[in-house]
Amino acid sequence: MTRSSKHETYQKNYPKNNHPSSLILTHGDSDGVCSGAIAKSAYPDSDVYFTSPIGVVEELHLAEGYKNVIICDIAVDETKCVELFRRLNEIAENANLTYIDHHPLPKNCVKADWLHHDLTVCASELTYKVLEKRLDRDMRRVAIYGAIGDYYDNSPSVKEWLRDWDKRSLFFQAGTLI
Ligand SMILES: [Mn+2]
Repeated sequence: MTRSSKHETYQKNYPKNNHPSSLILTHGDSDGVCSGAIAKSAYPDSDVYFTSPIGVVEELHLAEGYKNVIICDIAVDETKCVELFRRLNEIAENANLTYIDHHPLPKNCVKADWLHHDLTVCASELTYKVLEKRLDRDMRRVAIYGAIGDYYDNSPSVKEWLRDWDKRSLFFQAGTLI
């Protein structure tokens, strides 16, 4: 299996027994960044890489050697989904794989044990809910920022969570992030 030279250099910086246990692959938009931050809070010992629906298949070689692999807010691309699911099933044989997404799924790729999918909420809200047991309740704030960035701030949970803070200041701060 080939590795990018960038990753090779990165790995060499870790003494062997200090290799992070988790890998997070997430999208580079505000919902993806917030999802990644939530996943990082749940798995502090993790490497984080930004990727895309097209790039993710290629980037999956990075998963080798990690105990936990978490992928957030990456739409399953119709032209890549069969290959993507084949690779993800291979990864799931050796690692705890968690794929969290909210984009429409192609017909051929709709079900897997490791897939957490909900069309009605943003990836940040879904990431918070899937990983909730490992998270501080205050990470809801980051989920709200992701929801605002992706225009999913009208979901029942986000509306409820918003009551814990001053709504205007959250929207202002989300605006400075986006
Ligand atoms: Mn999103």
